[in-house]
Amino acid sequence: MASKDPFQVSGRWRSLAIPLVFAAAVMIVGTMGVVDPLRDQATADDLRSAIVSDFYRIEHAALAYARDNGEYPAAAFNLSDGYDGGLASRTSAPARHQKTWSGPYLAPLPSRPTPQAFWSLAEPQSLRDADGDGQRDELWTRLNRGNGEVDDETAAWLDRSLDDGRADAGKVRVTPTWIWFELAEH
Ligand SMILES: [Ca+2]
Ligand SMILES: [Ca+2]
Repeated sequence: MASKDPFQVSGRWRSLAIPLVFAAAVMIVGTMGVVDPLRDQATADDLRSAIVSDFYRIEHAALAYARDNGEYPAAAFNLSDGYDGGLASRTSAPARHQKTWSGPYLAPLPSRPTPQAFWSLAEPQSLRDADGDGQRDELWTRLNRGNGEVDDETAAWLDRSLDDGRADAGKVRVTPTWIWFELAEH
């Protein structure tokens, strides 16, 4: 005689239920252990390609500015918040560049790669001095790392991809606060 207990799982259903529970468990574990890291990796890749893209845009703009005006653009502490050093608007360029300025060279300005990170155009430097003249004749852009939002792995990847992988040498330099990228020396 068949059981009347409505909660009793018959043998046939048990044989289906166990694989189903197992499959559900696999999906949950998969979601927790596999899918999230993949999404994190996609986000990390997006950040890296956005930074590389911004770097090339800034480099292209700064070199075009220097070619037209014979000098580097003015330093701009925070390109991402609209201080453009003359790269975007003529009125920001020095008076001596007003006639030769033929920008905008950088439009739009680079947005913040992360909520707190931002791009900056530094004062002329003598960090690398490849030409050995001891002058502050290098133009560098630098990315403020936004209190670690641009993490050490990303910074190391940028140095490996664009330079020599050494934080304190070459054309990309990594400090806890900034990632420096050399644009020109002359
Ligand atoms: Ca030099
Ligand atoms: Ca380096």
